[in-house]
Amino acid sequence: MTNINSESFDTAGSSLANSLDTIVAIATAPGRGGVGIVRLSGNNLDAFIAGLLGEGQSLAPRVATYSGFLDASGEAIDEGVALYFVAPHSFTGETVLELQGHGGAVVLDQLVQRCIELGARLARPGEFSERAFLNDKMDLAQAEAIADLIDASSFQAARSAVKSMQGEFSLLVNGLVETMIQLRIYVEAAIDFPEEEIDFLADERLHGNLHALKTDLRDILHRAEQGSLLRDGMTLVLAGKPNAGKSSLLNALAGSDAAIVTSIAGTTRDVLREKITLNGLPLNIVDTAGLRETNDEIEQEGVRRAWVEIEKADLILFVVDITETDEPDLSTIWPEFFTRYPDTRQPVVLVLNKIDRCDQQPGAINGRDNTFALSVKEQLGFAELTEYLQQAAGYEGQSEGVFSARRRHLDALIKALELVSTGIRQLEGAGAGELLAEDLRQAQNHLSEITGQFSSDDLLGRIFSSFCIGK
Ligand SMILES: Nc1nc2c(ncn2[C@@H]2O[C@H](COP(=O)(O)OP(=O)(O)OP(=O)(O)O)[C@@H](O)[C@H]2O)c(=O)[nH]1
Ligand SMILES: [Mg+2]
Repeated sequence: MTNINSESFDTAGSSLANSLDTIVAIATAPGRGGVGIVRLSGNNLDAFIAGLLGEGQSLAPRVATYSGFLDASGEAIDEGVALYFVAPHSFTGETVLELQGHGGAVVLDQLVQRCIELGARLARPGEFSERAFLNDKMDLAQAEAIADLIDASSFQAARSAVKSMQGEFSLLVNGLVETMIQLRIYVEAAIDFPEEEIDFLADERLHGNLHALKTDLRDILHRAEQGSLLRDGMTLVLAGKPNAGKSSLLNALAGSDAAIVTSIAGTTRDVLREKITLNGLPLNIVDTAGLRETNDEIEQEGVRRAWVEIEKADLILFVVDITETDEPDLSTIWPEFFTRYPDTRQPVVLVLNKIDRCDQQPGAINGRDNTFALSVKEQLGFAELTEYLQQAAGYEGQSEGVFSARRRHLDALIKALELVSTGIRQLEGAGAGELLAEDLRQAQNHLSEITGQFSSDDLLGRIFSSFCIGK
């Protein structure tokens, strides 16, 4: 039997192993600010303290020390507060020096240049977080949550990122991994004692525990999906014939005059994008040129680009002027879409606009799938549309129990769930303990990718390089 508990999943850190380099970066946002922070991390920062704060300056750990920040000739570049964290009690787990000076681009650049002069090198994006991960200050899901918190576009997204950053998601994943280890130990022990295997594998507790594991996986996947939606949202493309009111709808949803609206058909030629949030759900709304045959070269290009956006959409709103059609069916109103994509296509909602010009009631139309009546001009039917969009995204609109998650986390959870389901079928159908054990092993590896216990340098490189510099 393999020794499950001592299996090594740790492939992280081989080529990314802690180097002796001292890294430096501006940690605050570019531009003007009351305070600007330069951060250094390395194994020994004595030379930097002497060079920047003056010979003989000694810093007590985690105590704010007011000092001048000096250039090579001893002249002050700035003055401010120095904070010193001695390894391993710092964000990166290394020794860290933070210089909190004034938030001006020139003065912060000078400080960074001075640090480079003293032997530091510029940090790569995410390198501080990467070092924190490699020094076991946090796991991968927590490190990703920091980036997600910084990028959060709504209150709910920020809340869920904090939960992941504090380890709520990792704790659940580690719990699942622990359950899998226990189940594998049991199943592999049964396989090692063939004369008792049948009894062991038929034990009701084993079946109960496997089904409980599957239920837990499903529950965590569901919560992670909500978190992933809060982070990534969805892309909504407004398409339709010229003059249907697409740009008017974009402006109404965005609450701004982003797009030009006129009564001339063919007003919009470029693709326009607006980001909004609906009860915390981020939406990328894309307005496109009206679809029609035309000899105008600019408009032709606009129509071509519209189709490119339609293809990439998560959801399409096909906007129609209600006074110009009696057709109830999208496939008769928009046949091009159905001929272009006969097999796979994204969901489309038919939006009948301009009901202020007829006697149609606003909202979903009874008996017709995915059809909305509204008036952008009179703001009728918007509450219903908003609710529908959230539903279509699968968004439940609450941050309770939701933690931030990324696509790669969802993929890992989905794969683990599939493997556990297959494993259960192997056991219950064929009494195949070996196959179940193998499925559990693979499922465990997928889950361990989430927290980075089992990960490649390549994955780590991709994750951390998308962080901002100085984090
Ligand atoms: N009565 C009425 N007019 C509307 C409504 N929504 C838009 N319009 C008018 O319809 C005309 C076209 O609106 P746009 O938003 O420019 O239409 P579009 O679909 O973006 O048109 P293109 O950019 O040409 O493809 C404008 O004169 C709008 O004021 C509505 O709900 N009711
Ligand atoms: Mg337009």
